[in-house]
Amino acid sequence: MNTPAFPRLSRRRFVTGASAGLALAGLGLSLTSPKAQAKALPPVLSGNQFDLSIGYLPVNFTGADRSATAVNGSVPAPILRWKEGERVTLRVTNHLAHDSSIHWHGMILPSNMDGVPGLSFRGIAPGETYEYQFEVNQNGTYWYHSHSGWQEQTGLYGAIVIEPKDPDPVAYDRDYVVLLSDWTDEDPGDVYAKLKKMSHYYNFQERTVADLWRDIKEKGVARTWNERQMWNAMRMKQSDIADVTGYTYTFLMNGETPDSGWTGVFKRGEKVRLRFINGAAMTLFDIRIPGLKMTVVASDGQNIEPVSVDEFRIGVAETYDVVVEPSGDQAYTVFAQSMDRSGYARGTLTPDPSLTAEIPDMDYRPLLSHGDMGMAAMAGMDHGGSAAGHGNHSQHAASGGDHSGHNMGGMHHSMTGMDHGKHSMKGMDHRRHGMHASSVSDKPGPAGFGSRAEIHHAPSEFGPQVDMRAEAPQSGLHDPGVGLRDHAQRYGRKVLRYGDIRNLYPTLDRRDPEREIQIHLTGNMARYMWSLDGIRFADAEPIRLTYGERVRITLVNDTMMTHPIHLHGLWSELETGDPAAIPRKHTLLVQPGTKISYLVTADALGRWAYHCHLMYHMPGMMREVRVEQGGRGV
Ligand SMILES: [Cu+2]
Repeated sequence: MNTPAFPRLSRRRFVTGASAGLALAGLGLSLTSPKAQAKALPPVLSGNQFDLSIGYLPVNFTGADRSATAVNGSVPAPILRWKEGERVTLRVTNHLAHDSSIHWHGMILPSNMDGVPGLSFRGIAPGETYEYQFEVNQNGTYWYHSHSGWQEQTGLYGAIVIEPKDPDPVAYDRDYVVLLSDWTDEDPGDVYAKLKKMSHYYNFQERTVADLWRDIKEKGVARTWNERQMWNAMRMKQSDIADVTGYTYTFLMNGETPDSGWTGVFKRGEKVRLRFINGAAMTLFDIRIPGLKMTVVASDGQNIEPVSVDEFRIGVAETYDVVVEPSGDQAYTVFAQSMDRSGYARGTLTPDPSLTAEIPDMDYRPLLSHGDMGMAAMAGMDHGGSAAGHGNHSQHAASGGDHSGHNMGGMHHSMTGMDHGKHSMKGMDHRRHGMHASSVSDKPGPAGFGSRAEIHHAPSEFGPQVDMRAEAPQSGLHDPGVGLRDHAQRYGRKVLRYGDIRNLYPTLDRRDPEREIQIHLTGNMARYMWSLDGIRFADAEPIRLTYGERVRITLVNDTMMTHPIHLHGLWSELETGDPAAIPRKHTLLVQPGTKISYLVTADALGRWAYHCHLMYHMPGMMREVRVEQGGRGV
């Protein structure tokens, strides 16, 4: 199915005019030659001393000139190659007009090197340089990104590849970073404002005539018409799979749009290791390479027992390494469709740059099942008076749906009789619930098997800030997730599930947890309010861990969104049923209406961020985790 490629011009064009040059000069950033910037891959920097310069970069991904946030003039930021056992020094200079920062995602390091303004350090002010220095005591695929403002949305993300000190258990002849991201021409602040005003803004079918006129004004008749046609043709009925969609996003693979595509070349007979990184702000991707089995060999940088799959979902901030063995003189499409099927990123693996492969159609658009929506168990449901809230959840007759035997059980919509308009959040005293919002139990079950604790909804979960609660959440371990559940039957694809993952090496800390903390992912979708246990970050007390303790965290997802939850500084050891080989992750997807448990050894003192990695959820759905000597409490 290979066709010779027509010569394609990259849609990335770079402004080289005097005005752009002057603007950059004013910020202390010189413009390198456009040719150098237009390279297909970000540059690779290796060694143990790095000078990274954060600045603006003129880009054009869609036909419109925009300004991105770049490192050393590159979006994505340069690939950093480190060696396990070395000490790295990274001098990061901020040439932006605003504070900036870099967080080394998944790295185990001292808390003042973690790069989170307000917790690790003060951030990097305009014109300042911050010197990061730490030992690299791990290996594998990681990434780095800004933890300031919306800079992660505007381009400040890059790959980290760490060569192991010992022989690599994974055999491969060549490796490529495959960094996925989502680009919008809009100002991310405007995206957030629109979501706050109208959570369904980017879901077309929810939109109004007024929106149509605004679109025509902003984009012209032709583009508006085409977009509407596309969305109508795809019959997008359900709206809650993703908050921000292909309506505004262009999905990128190694910084290339779907039009141009990324290209990776291999030689016949080679084993190719692909290091997938999801550096998107808001987009979960489902990845497959038609015609090739993928052997998943690492998750979040950690080696796992190889699993052969046809498809896998990568949550925002997760990384997966896969090995493929392409044969013959054939090209293959690396296809990464967004979870809501509103678009895709793509690349080509080919023995010959003149060959391309067919681009597959996107799969049917997943619809949230009644289970995901909390409508499975009719008992305990009360929709009375909910008209004001949550959009049209009445027509979920999921054609092409995704029900296959999944009854998530009893979410409770708490909108009954509530007049949201009259409840000002300012009037609410969240601190009343203070430190005791999370439920803590002292006799948790043994390590490796997850939680046996009862589901407990804290008093802080009751109020206009929370629009539903899962009453009987099921384990998310063996469910491939919304939109993937029937891919086995429908397409004959083996899809990776968390339950398939076993660590390649024995579990280091074999202790059972001393206690369990149950934390609920909560929100009010209609008002675009996100929180943990019903309490937003600004009003929350830290979660306190005692240095050295082993604790289980159970996350219960009381919302309809799939949230990637990231704990900084400490491993999240996912309990998949085998205490001897517990996989270590830094970011975990929690599916709608489900629960998931992991163990944490509090072996790093300090203040650590703990949050949903969907960028527009993060302001609310976040906590400080404080690891302290001595006394404990939550
Ligand atoms: Cu989230």
